[in-house]
Amino acid sequence: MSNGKRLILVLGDQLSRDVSSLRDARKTSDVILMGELADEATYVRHHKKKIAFVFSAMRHFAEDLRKDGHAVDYQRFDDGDAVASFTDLVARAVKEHGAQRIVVTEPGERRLRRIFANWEAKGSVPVELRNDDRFFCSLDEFNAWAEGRKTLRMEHFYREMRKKTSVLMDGAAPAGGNWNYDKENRKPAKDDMDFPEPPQFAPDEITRDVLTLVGARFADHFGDLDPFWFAVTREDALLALDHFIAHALPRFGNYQDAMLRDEKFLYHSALSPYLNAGLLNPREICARAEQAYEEGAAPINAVEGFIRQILGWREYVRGVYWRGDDDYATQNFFGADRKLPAFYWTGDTDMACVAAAVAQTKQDAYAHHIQRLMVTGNFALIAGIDPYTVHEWYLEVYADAYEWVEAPNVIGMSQYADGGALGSKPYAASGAYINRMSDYCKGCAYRVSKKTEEDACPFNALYWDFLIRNRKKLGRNPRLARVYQNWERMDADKKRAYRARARGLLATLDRGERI
Ligand code: FAD
Ligand code: DLZ
Ligand code: SF4
Repeated sequence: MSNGKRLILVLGDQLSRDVSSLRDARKTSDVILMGELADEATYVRHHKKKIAFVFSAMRHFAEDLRKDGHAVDYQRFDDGDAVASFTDLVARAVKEHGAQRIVVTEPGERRLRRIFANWEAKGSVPVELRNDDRFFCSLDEFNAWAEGRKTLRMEHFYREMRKKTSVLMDGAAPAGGNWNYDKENRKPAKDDMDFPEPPQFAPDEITRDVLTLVGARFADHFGDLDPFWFAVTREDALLALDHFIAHALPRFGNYQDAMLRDEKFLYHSALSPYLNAGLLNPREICARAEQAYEEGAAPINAVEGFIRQILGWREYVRGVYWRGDDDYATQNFFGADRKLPAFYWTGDTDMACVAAAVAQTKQDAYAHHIQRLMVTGNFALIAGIDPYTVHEWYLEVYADAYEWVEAPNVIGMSQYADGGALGSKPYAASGAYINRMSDYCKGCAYRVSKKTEEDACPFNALYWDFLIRNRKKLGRNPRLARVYQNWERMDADKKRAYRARARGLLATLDRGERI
């Protein structure tokens, strides 16, 4: 290790004291560099609340490091001499501090990896890129698991992870006797149940400054800035975790797939922005959930369901993202090319389910998994929207969105644009699914029970049209065999009516009109 001065660059989603770049930070001779950067805030036009969250959490983290005695070079967005990019930020700081080495934990995006890879060639000082080990599974371990497998499936990976980490294990057997309790986790919810909202944190002075800045400089970005209630420090994020474990986790399992118009969070944790930015660590979250099970405070189907999301899905999608090549996000298995409808931004649609998902996304930069997958994602899939534009939308609008986790979920899981590398069948569904799992249809201008009439739920005809349009690509999928048999059994008039109704809806979208 060099004894000279080192510049330790900490990115906006690396706000963890134990991130690998900071692990051996020396208070006497290292400088920690952080920057609010125009390029990062605008490479996609992030939701205002997301920018405010990242900037405020960064400022609090820098303040903490300073209080602890570290030298921190922090660029605020509105500094007079602010630079726009990581490259310029680092070049300036190397010069200013006479640094002899740059240390940084690998970024969570291929875009930044490409940029960072140039630094050593261009500059005069060596760059030490460290693994991000805030995950249960290293990328090498993931690749070793994936190597030689024809298809990658989350469930297989997840079981390996349970064994490897001993999380929720009873010796060699899964706690409770089963690996997976998904079948118990599909109950619809009722609006007279008790729902614990995630805790709301009043903005302090640092956050208020950031809110003023974001309101002035990002006024034309999507989303509401107020009310701002996110935790922006590790202390507050830990309070949000306590609250989830005590009040929501016990019912997380049963109602994991439910949706209600007036309940944005149901029993979901809303912890993903904190986890992805580094304020919380996945190990501590899983340990707390497991402890609740051991103490009898939460049932196995809830705890297993929750842990599977973090130890299973979150780790799995990261492995898939980094295994893919540079153009992961440009995959387009179905060749879908329709423009993203304006109602993804305005919420101006008669479809009550889509309007609700977009409205809460605008308010809180949050929607829970089933809304993302089965409402906005499902609609984009069956309407044939260009998956790259869908990917950009998700990356912009959610406070937890960083490409390593967003792109596999959107391109792979939701749009099936990878042709089935991540999931075994497309998440396409008609209105019946949404009706079963939510109360949206009761208050909708469309009738979910109608199939092809003017006021029939658009999901119904678009669902069949998607399957038939793409039959060459999906027809041999064994998981869809029954569905295609159902289509074959339908009488010809009904089939024609479905296709005509779908054509009408798609033409309306193509004219840029609302549905
Ligand atoms: P909970 O339901 O409380 O789940 C607990 C935690 O599990 C989450 O905080 C999250 O860290 C993790 N998790 C759950 N599902 C997944 C998953 N499929 N992949 C990775 N982690 C998961 N998650 C993101 O963190 N960032 C994204 O940009 C993102 N984009 C998505 C886009 C689409 C189309 C879909 C279908 C899912 C996406 N997800 C994304 C996954 C999931 O929807 C969110 O993690 C979840 O809704 C966050 O809310 P929560 O914290 O209340 O989750
Ligand atoms: C998302 C984001 C935003 C909005 N702003 C910044 C920033 O100003 N400075 C910064 O260091 N990081 C920011 N980020 C996160 C990065 O764009 C990027 O997504 C992650 O660092 C990838 O690991
Ligand atoms: Fe959504 Fe269709 Fe139900 Fe309306 S009827 S809320 S469009 S699923």
